[in-house]
Amino acid sequence: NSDNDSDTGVVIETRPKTRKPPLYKVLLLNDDYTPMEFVVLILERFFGLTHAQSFEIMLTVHKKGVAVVGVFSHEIAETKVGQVMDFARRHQHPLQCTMEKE
Ligand code: TYC
Repeated sequence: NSDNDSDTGVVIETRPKTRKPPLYKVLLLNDDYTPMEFVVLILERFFGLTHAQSFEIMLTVHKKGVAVVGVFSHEIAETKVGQVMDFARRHQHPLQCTMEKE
């Protein structure tokens, strides 16, 4: 923004020299083996979604192959992906979770 030139002819740069941090979509991928209830549990536990919201997203992934579960800062998105991948591996399910810049 350029302001304050109405009286003095002097332009003062008022744009703050900061950037909004990039946001990252966390994506859940479909597979043929992970139980539906397990996916719902993950969405409730790690993304704070209600049972109904979780069931809806799980079904979207099941039908379409992929869905956005949430949008976060890089650090939060990395943490969520790690939590999901750890939990799935500990239960020996092939569930995949990734992130991508918005
Ligand atoms: N397709 C799986 C099944 O039929 C369910 C599933 C949904 C798996 C979402 C992964 O991200 C997923 N049991």
